[in-house]
Amino acid sequence: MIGSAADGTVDEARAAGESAVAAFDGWRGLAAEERSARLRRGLDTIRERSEPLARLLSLENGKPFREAHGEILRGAAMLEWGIEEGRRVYGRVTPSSSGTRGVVLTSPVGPALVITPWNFPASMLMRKMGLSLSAGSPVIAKPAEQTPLIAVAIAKILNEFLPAGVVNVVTTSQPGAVVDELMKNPRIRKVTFTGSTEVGLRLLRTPTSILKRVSLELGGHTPAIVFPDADVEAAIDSIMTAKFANAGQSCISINRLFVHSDVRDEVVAGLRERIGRLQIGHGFDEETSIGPLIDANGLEKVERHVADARERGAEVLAGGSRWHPDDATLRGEFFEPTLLAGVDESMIISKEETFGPVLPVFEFTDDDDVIAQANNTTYGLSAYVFGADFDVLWGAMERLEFGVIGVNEVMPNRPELPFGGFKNSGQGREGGNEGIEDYVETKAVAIRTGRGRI
Ligand code: TXE
Repeated sequence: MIGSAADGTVDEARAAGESAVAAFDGWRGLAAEERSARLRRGLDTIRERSEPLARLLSLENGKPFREAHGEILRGAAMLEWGIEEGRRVYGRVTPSSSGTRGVVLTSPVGPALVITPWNFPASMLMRKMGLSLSAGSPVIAKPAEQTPLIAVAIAKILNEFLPAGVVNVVTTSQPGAVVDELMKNPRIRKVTFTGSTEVGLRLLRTPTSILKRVSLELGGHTPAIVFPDADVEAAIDSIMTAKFANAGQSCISINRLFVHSDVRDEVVAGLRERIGRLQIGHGFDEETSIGPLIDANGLEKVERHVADARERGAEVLAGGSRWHPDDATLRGEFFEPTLLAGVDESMIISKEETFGPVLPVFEFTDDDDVIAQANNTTYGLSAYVFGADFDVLWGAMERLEFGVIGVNEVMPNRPELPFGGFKNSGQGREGGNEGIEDYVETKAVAIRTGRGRI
């Protein structure tokens, strides 16, 4: 046992919603500069306490400490981006017909319900809260039931510097009931959600008396394409990071690896060798590169996908099974890092997100066909391409139907870039100049001046 969190009820959720609503006028009434200064004090404290926060995150989620620390620092950078963007929200005066002026005014959209997942419970929370808070709207955070503690720890730090009611957190084991209650509050105007496509679609269909702005960042089915002129060693390094970080439990983790037949054997041999070097274990052990899956449901999904692939003829080149630690004190649901070949379109793994350390490899010979295959999914969050020919890479960037693309690069999730998906991967963007837009309402004002030119 590493800690405990309150099991929030529907009544408590309603109270948290009212608390955010009550704090709205005061918070939006502060100058953007003042909001930003207060948030920055919270940000500085999060950075100062990044190591204890990372330890808590590693214990709660299971990810290696190094990755947990990286997540805290990335989340802090996202929070910082939001804090800075909040100071750059301004309207404009537009040229209008003679005798009138057009003015665009902005205002904060209103209190936001922030629903976050367990796979990046710190960075997702900081990114979403940063945008909402700095744009002038209080938040009600509803963290995943698997990882409430890190959310409470981050909120407590921010609350040291913010007026009461600006940051509220509801931890609960009944997310459906709690979120339904908050969706009923007409003064909560914004919902931002990262999680499964199933729950995202459900949120869109939840009846509300007043429409809410809904941003969704959902599952993915990320393709990675290795063209024949790629730097194979560098591509292998990148693929290992993009696949096995967070034990593959990331919405931008590679789900389908397409390798050109000219380099297929070299890439597969390199991956096998590198997978053999990965160490499963406790997050605090410096040698550990893979921690446990989040829970028994996560493990069951990975086992089901691998069993189905095997039954339909896939070849297991590495791993393939559940992993049982020798050390009885090491608890958790572990799965071996796995490499599969001979995967075809009939297998669940080629259609659905596995969310685990499993890498299926496909072979291709035609540069155009592979883009069509990569696009052949209902998801559209992220894609990676590795190669050297500029025209081929540029063509891939233009034709891939994904919101986030890495070209010889696997860290496309950056504060300064818009993050979000096409198709069933979601709607809206967080990050970049676009990120703040969903947290800002605009008012168009036409003013008759009675004069031509001033
Ligand atoms: O997600 P859920 P789960 C994908 C991934 C994973 C699958 C299932 O493929 O294997 O989803 O994961 C809250 N109304 N991703 O079951 O349930 C929940 O409390 C409102 C991808 O964990 O969607 C948590 O806060 N909210 C994803 C959040 O939804 C509800 C990250 C996510 O949990 C709710 C996570 C309801 N009825 C999973 N039920 C990514 N994009 O990175 C649950 N929640």
